Amino acid sequence: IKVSASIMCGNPMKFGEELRRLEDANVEMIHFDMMDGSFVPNIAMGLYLLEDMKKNTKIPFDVHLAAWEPSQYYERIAAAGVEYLSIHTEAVKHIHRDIQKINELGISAGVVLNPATTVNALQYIIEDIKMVTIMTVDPGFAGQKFIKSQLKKIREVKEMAQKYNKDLLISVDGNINKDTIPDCVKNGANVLVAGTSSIFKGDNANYKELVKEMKNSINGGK
Ligand code: S6P
Ligand code: MG
Repeated sequence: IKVSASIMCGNPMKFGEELRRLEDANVEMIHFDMMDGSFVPNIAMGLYLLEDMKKNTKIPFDVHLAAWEPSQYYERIAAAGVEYLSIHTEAVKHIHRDIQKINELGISAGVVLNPATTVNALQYIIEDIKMVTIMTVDPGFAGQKFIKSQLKKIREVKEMAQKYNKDLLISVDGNINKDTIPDCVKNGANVLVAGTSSIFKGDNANYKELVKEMKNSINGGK
């Protein structure tokens, strides 16, 4: 089970330091939210920032592109060297085409499902992707409340993955913390996006301890 730190939740005046603290805490991925101010009612984390940040750490990147017409950005995101790029099924006309494009650019394609989106969208593309991200809040903001109905969706994605793509990463994004982790993992999640409710607790927080706390909660706490 991997922890992917949602860097949008870090202190933007200290992003360099944030990366050092996350490295020290051994997080396995950086979750990088890019928001266009239209697909979601917020603007965050642009391409320049991605390019710079990527150069400044060895932790693999998982870019979450919450934007209409995401294909405008694939080439620059690929050039930045990111490992995973996830797009919303709701944001593109031909999701199969977009996935092929991303894979051709040498990035592992992923797909994000909003809380009201069913898993049906995955049925004919699941073999072409490396990651599915289940939004456990509506995308746009940190600090929201976990939507419980998504647990069933995690289970459904897991069942589909067992049949068609055994190595699929199943990520959960939104209000992931020691209280919500056990149910997410029980249902099949294997990537935990960590934001304000788990590790980003300010400049003095001990990320190492907070990541440990997340991992300890996986089996209901030990
Ligand atoms: C939300 C975004 C997420 C948040 C994360 C914040 O639009 O996709 O990745 O950054 O959910 O975590 P938390 O614990 O504040 O909900
Ligand atoms: Mg996200």
